[in-house]
Amino acid sequence: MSVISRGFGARRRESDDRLPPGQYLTQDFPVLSAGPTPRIPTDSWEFVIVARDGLRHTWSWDELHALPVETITTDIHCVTRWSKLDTRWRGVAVSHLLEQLDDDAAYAEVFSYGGYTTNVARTDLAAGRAWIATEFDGEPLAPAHGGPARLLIPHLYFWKSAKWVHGLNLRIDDAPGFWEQNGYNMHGDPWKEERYW
Ligand SMILES: Nc1nc2c(c(=O)[nH]1)N[C@H]1C(S)=C(S)[C@@H](COP(=O)(O)O)O[C@H]1N2
Ligand SMILES: [Mo]
Repeated sequence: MSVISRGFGARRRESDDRLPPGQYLTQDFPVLSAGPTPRIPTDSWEFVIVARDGLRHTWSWDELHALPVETITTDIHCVTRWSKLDTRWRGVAVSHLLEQLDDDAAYAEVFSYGGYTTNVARTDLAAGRAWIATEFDGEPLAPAHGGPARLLIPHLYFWKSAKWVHGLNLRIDDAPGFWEQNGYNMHGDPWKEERYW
């Protein structure tokens, strides 16, 4: 008995360590969308980065997949307090796209098909921190979860991980996106509980 309860205790502590303050664990994958689910066929999908000089840099679906595709296993944290551990994704690091242009803008406005926006600092888009995800759990990303492609920025609250992502507007200054204009935090670090402002 004592061996079994120690085992359970150890397992509980391990997931507790991975749970930011104020969060609880969930096994399912809730859908949170502020509007209807847009449908974007991959043959007309594009990712756009608008640099500060106004030039538009675009990648088609095939051009995106010509870049290195990574497997990401990570925990995700929603500001509505659910967290999900060890989610599995495939995607292309945003850094691979950014490094193809010469613009050291400190911020980006992320914009989605359907009109959603969110703001992120360039440092939060660095290698190993942010991806354009196109698969979840070994399957093409479902439309409800942002398919064909969504942003994945797991070290920030999940509202920063824009579903149906379309592109980035590079900016000198930080301007609030959709939820940020409605009181959500400009940065959104779950370990600091940067929920609102
Ligand atoms: N385009 C778009 N992206 C979005 C949202 C949204 O409403 N529209 N909701 C955000 C919020 S608040 C969360 S918690 C996650 C939810 O992702 P999920 O529906 O795949 O769980 O998507 C984020 N990205
Ligand atoms: Mo959320």
